[in-house]
Amino acid sequence: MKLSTSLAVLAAAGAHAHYTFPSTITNGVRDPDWTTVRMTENRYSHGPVTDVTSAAMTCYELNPGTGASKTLSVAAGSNVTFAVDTNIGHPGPLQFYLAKVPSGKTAATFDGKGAVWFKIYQDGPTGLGTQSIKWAADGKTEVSVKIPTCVENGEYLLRVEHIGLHSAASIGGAQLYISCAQLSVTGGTGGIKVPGGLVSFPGAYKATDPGIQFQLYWPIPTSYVNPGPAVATC
Ligand SMILES: *[C@@H]1O[C@H](CO)[C@@H](O)[C@H](O)[C@H]1NC(C)=O
Ligand SMILES: [Cu+2]
Repeated sequence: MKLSTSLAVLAAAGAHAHYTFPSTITNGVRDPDWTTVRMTENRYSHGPVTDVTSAAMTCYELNPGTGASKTLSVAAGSNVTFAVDTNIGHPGPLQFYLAKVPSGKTAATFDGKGAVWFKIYQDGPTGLGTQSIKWAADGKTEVSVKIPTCVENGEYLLRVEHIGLHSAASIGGAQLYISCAQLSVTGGTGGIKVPGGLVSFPGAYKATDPGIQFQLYWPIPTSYVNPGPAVATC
């Protein structure tokens, strides 16, 4: 790719394509925005978190401590789907994390702080080493994740994170789009294995992590390393 072409691609990808994850979809019906998902700071701007050490990395909440009005009941082994407003407009990985609510708190009152998070999903690109790198979440208007069958029963925060990498070559250029839904999980068998232990947000990422500071366009990347821990397994 010539420099002029890569700059054109960069400009196109950087156009107004910010997004939010304002609601979940239950049995095919979209829940009202910000009822099962905590209201985020970017509800109007749709802008990203760019400082991976900021408090916004937890759930990007507008009013931390408020919680959403509803907690979604979900069976372990089934999917939770977030609606995207309006679609995943930037190239990059999609990741999901769960945090079990500690005793004495509920999904509505837990702030998600501390080493409580484990990763349950990540995706990477196809076409590495070519000029047609593609990401699974490109353009999606909804994104789904399976709640592992082997989680413990109880209340959780489910954190969706999409990382726009179109400007990520420089430090602070990655764009993180984040929301947290409140879940109550039943039917889990327990025994989930969390490689490397639980992580914190902020804390799990550094600005210089290779999956955060990443040159997407030129030279053409031949590998991508997702930020954060490995995905938990049953
Ligand atoms: C459920 O979520 C997984 C990702 O964990 C995804 O691959 C699958 O397509 C989803 N299934 C449905 C029916 O949405
Ligand atoms: Cu954007």
